Amino acid sequence: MLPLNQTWPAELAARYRAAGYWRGETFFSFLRDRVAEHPDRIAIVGGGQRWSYAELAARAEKAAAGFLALGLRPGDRVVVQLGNIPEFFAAVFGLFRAGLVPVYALPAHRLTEITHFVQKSEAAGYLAAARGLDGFDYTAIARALPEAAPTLRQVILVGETSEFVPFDSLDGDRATLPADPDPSSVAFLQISGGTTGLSKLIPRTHDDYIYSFRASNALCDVTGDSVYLVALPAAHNFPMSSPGHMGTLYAGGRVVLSPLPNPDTAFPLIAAENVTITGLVPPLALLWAQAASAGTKHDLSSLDVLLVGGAKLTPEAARRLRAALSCRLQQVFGMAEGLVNYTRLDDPESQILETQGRPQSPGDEVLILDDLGEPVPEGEPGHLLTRGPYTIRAYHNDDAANARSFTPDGFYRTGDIVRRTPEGNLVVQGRAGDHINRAGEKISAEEIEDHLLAHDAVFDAVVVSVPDEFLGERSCAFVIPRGAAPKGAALKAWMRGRGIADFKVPDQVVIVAEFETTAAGKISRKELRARLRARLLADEAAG
Ligand code: OOB
Repeated sequence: MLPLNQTWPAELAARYRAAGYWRGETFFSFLRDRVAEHPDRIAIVGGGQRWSYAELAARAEKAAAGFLALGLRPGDRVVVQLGNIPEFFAAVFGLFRAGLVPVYALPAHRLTEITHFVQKSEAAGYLAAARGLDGFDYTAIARALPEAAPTLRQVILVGETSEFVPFDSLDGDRATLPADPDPSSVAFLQISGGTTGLSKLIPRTHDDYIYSFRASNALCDVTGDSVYLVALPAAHNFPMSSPGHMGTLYAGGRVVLSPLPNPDTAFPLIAAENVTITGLVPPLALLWAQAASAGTKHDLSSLDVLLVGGAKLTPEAARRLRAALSCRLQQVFGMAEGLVNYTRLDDPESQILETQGRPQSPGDEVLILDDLGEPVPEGEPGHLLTRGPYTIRAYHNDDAANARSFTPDGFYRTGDIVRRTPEGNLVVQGRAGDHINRAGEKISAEEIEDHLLAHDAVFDAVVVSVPDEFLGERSCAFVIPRGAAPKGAALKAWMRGRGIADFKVPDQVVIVAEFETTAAGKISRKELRARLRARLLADEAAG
């Protein structure tokens, strides 16, 4: 099993410790501290349950002892695929307590993606819900997985199961629980948005990640009185740490779980639990704003801070939000690899509406470079690169991606094109890579093209992003058929059958006879995508 590493050069690590960024806490040590301070305060509300801090920790310890009793060993990886249910927290704090390493999959992922995560992380366990909040039957994944993933030794399911280990049955001798891990060790693996090919795995340490949400708490006014609504999937980095459920638990606040992100589900929870803060992607925020303006019987007045990020919020959309909601607005531009930028709550209105904010930590180093790697003149757009106390230095087990994504002196190439305003805020202008940001879900064009090419009737395929009024961007696949042209709907159904997340199935399929090529013949994939996108937009504009 490949060891998990995430190391900063000694001199930088020393600087981050001296500055007080890294304090030597671990995930379970902070939970233990909160239990000591206020055992009876409510930590988690969801699925008809209310768990105090003491109860959360007790449930996590029970699960932790159970994981070890099953033969899982500290350092083993466990792919966790749970929705916004309380067991998510019992499971992940249980894994932390046992020294096991969660690999965070999203509920939308299907067999193909889960297989990739298990293989890439050499996971020993898969932990999912027998039935998802959307009704999906995850036992189908659980059954198919072991064949493709020889490292897998245990499958644990939340809910009814006779074939696999029921999560609730986990228990064991608390004396077997190990000492807290080294705070500089890898605590978990996040999934990258994936700009090229399959998702990469992002190793985050206790020190770096805890710092990230502690810094966020300070900028988002999160305290022990905060009530955070998890509307986006709990396993995503944004609702986890910006400042998210982890920031809220760290502060001793309350986390409320919304099983679905729509207003009908979320609004009653806001009213009933006096939710003070939440985070949404732009399309959802606009949907909430629309529902609120249309008039709702639910009292939303407790909502104090709304964070919007994951994809670009246009100034005009920000103004619409501002008009419809009476809470404070904060833009967040972050990435699972690290760097998080926020507009500050007391920034002038124009900066909150028109920029994506500035780095949250004085330790964040940001470069804006031209195509040749030289700094652009101040205010001009360029490639954003970053390095700092909570930005990774390498992906797990991926030399090719690491060579592409990091400079020799350890800067991460974000792939985003930004410019900096005179006040120091970043404005996201676009990106260099070929992914589709579909309502905050990142889709690799290359990954989807590879799927399409596996279809018998597809000779060639190019996937591009197209601006979309509601989603921000949607995906469009241009397909050259081999023989009789496949129907778009049939192709989409076939894609779904390949066991991939629904959000990756192309929104639109356009059958073409050929791709435009230059007189010189071959052009790059990137150039081809750009031309096809331009052609589609021109056709649409022409009606
Ligand atoms: C968040 O994380 P990821 O890893 O799913 O995606 C990161 C990418 C960024 O590189 C950028 O391309 C895009 O998502 N992005 C934004 C944005 N926030 C993220 N693009 C424009 N405006 C924004 N406000 O998406 C994420 C992680 C933590 C906090 C917030 C978002």
